[in-house]
Order: sequence, then structure tokens, then C-alpha cells
Amino acid sequence: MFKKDFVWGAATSSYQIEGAAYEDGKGLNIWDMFCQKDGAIYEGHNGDVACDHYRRYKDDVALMKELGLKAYRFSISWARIMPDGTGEVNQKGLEFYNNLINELIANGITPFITLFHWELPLELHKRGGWLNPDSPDWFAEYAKVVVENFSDRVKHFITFNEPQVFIGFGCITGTHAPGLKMSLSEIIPMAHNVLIAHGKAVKAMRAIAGDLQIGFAPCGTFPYPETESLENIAIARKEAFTVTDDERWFWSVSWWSDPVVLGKYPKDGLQIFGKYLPEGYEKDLETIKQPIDFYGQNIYHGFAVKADKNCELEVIKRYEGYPRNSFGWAITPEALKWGAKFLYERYMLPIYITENGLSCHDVISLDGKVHDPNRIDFLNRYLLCLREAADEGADVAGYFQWSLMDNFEWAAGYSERFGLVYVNFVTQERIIKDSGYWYREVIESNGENL
Ligand code: IFM
Repeated sequence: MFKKDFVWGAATSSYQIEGAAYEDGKGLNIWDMFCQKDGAIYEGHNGDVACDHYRRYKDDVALMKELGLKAYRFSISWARIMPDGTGEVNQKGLEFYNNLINELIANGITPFITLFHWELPLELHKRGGWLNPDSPDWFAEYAKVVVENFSDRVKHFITFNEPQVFIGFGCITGTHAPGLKMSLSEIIPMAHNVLIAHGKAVKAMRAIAGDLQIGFAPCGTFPYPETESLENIAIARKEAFTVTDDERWFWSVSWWSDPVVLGKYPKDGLQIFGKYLPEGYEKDLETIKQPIDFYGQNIYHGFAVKADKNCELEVIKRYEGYPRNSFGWAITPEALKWGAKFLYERYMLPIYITENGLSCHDVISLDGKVHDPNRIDFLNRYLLCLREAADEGADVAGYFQWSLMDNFEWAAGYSERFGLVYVNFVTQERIIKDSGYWYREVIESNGENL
């Protein structure tokens, strides 16, 4: 069973929904620029207008209310409230978020704020971005402004969303902003700065408000046991926290989360990447390991493993025609169960699934509705698995479906739809999909109807 006070929510991020990219004093960020690069984004799409949420936030909160959401996770556009990333604060930017927060609270919806969902202010990028040793202080300054302005009403904060992705895709493969391909000798110190930034921000936030609930939201692809034998479970657990010596390393959970929660880098990771860490990195671990109140994890998929006859890892090959979302990601509900269990065992913090959902190529049917049985089936299967994790002792505190509404899916532009609410990007009309109505019933019954 889910706990009585289980947090049922949905999530979005600023660049993906707000639009108003050049308005009311907002500064530019790396995504504003990256989208202008030829061939970077599917059919040249960009987030200039996106879901026009900046203007339509009241209607969107009304939709959240109709969906029965208990909580809404959104991110702040750093450059909207601090156009240069540091220094001057843009009052119009603060006003937008103040209005949004007030509207949420007036409708009984708890706000969860993510500080950084990939939109580094362009001015900070010009100063070297996360490679600059001052970047943790920039981030702490920004966190301070956010908490000074909103913590009278908002108590839940998440520092970073998916550092794996904004470093991995942004600076290793170059498929996301800022579109760089850097070497490990730059990437590892950069990732280290992001972790210090997390720690410094948590400290700065706590110095202002003593009653905050602060977390971290990395992502992970979770191995799960093919069958639940003790050997298979042990192999899956080990693999979940192994740092690999290949291009998959940046998806690692432990490289990013062990320093934050346990105050150390994982041993296997250190053997491979330790030589790239800055000299004296050990002393930063004290800053990085700030007490946090919950552990957020974005989980979309995983892979089945088993122990072979020597008790070594065997990854089960996917069968032909296995279920996939429209992106091609495998549909593997067990990843949610075992992800939540393994994370709780290792980090001993309440677990929030901070993102999970299905992209489909949804259409409006002749009856004017959006029928998305695949998404309902996906969510049903994943939530059943999450409930099993809770039944088996993991402290599962909440679940945020990705995403409240269809939005700008980064390099895939508007071609992938994850929403509970369909958005017509030409007219900005919104239609609650069948899955949205279904999710409302899940929330109403606290997951008993699954
Ligand atoms: O849309 C993204 C989100 O911004 C970060 N996590 C994964 C989602 C789906 O790709």
C-alpha cells in the first residue's frame, strides 16, 4: 500500500513549457542559443513559445486541480530571475513565480521547486559554465535568491535534475545544449563542481530557512532480476551501483549520488576516473555531503539481469518486438520496483520518483478526445511495481508523473508527447487525455484501484 500521505504529482521544467523566452527582462540561457543551431533540434523547433505557460499558468493550475494533483514539480528558469546568472535580480521574473506559487497554494497543490533543470544562463556559460571553479558559488547565490523569495510558501526544493544528462548529453555527446564534446579531464572536474554546487546550495538554503525539505534528482537505468532468486537480486543490486569503464559511465547512479549522500565517490569509479579529479578533492566531499531530506530519482526504464552459473552478471538480451515507447525506450516496470528498493537500501532516505512516464505519438480522435490506453497501461504497470517496493519495505514517499502536459522534448522538439494533458502547439488548446482522468482516480484512491 502507498502511505496515507503519499505525494501524487506531475512534473515539468521551465524551458520545456514556459515560452516567453525574450520577455520581461529574462536573460538568455544555453537552450535559447542551442536551439538556433542548424540541425540541433528536430525540425528546427525551439522553446520560444513552448506551452506558453508563462501567460497561461492560471489555466494550467486549473487543469492540475481537475486532475486532482496533490503536488506539482516545476523548475525555475535561472536567467528569468537572474538575467546574468549572478548579481541583478529581475523582479518581473520573481513576480511570475510568485504568482504561480500563490495560484498553486490557492488550489491546494503543494509546489516542489527544482532549481536547475538544464538551463544554464548564457552569461555563465561564457565564463566557462560548470568548469569554472566559481560555478558552485554562482549556484549557491541563485539558490539563496530563490529561497529568500519563495520559502515562506514553498518548503520542498530539489537542487539538480539529472546531472547525468546535462553533463553527458550537453558536454560529452554534444546532442544537448551547450553542444560540446569534452574530454574526461574536463568532464570529471566539471561534474565535481556540480556536486560542490549542490552542497553549497543546500548550505545556503538552510541558512535562510530551517524548515525546508531538500532533495536531489538524478536519473538511472535500473537493472532488475530476471526472476527473483537471491542470486539474481544480488547481481542486480551490484550492477545498479557499478561504475562502468565505457561510454555508459555517465549514467551511473553511484558516481553522482554516493558523494551527495554518503560523502565519498564509489571505489570502482575512483579506480577509473580518480586521476581526473582535482587535487585535494577529498576536502570538497564534506561540502558535497550535506544532510538532505529525500532522495529523488527519475526512472523510465531498466534491463533484466541474472546470475550465470559462476554467479557473474548476465544481461538478458531483449527479445524481438519488445515493448517500447515512441522514443524506443524499453518498457520495463520492474525497474521502478527494484530502483526504489535498491536506492532505499543504499541511501536510507525517503524515495520520491521525481519523473516517470511514457512518450507516445498521441492524436486527437474524431470524438475530440485523446485516447491513450498505452500510457494508462504503462503507468498502471509501473505504479503496481512501485507499490510492491513500498509493500516490501522501501520508504516510497511520492511519485511525479512526467509530464503534466506535452512539451518541448529537447533535441526531439515537439515530436514526442509525454503529457497527461495534450497540447496543440499551434492553437495552445489543452485536452486532458484519458490517462489524465485515469490518474485522477489513482490519486483519489491512493493507488488502491491499481
Ligand atoms: O523531458 C525529459 C525531462 O526534461 C528530463 N527527464 C527525461 C524527460 C523525458 O525525456
